[in-house]
Amino acid sequence: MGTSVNRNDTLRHDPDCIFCRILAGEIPSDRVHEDEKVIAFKDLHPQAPVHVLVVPREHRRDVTELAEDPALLAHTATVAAKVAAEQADGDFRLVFNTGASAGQTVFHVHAHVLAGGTLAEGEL
Ligand code: D5M
Repeated sequence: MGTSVNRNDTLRHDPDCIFCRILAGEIPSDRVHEDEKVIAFKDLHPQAPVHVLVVPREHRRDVTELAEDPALLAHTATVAAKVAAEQADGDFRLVFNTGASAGQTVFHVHAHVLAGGTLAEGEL
């Protein structure tokens, strides 16, 4: 299923994508941040005391597509740091699973922010 422009005709949107549906408000999420470029919400299956996903509003498949917009990639990292400072002590691990072999299951780019407590080496 291809991507298309969404209702406001500015952002790429895939109606079959679960994160596009969360962004559209069709599926509930526990949001901790939102702005015009990204939203951040708690992961359904937390793997750390703080586990938040930072999700660009534009439907991009993975971090390599996100890197085509360096400002958006930088903004994603900045929001991750803000979330870690607000929800934990400011230290965090930032993970982009990229490709099925690497554990990516949702093919709408998202940064896992893992924080709180001491994170084990190699976790997630
Ligand atoms: O990460 C995909 C992540 O998305 C995984 O940690 C579960 C999370 N997930 C899936 N559906 C939801 C909803 N509805 N709310 C919150 N979190 C969700 P990946 O890197 O692709 O494996």
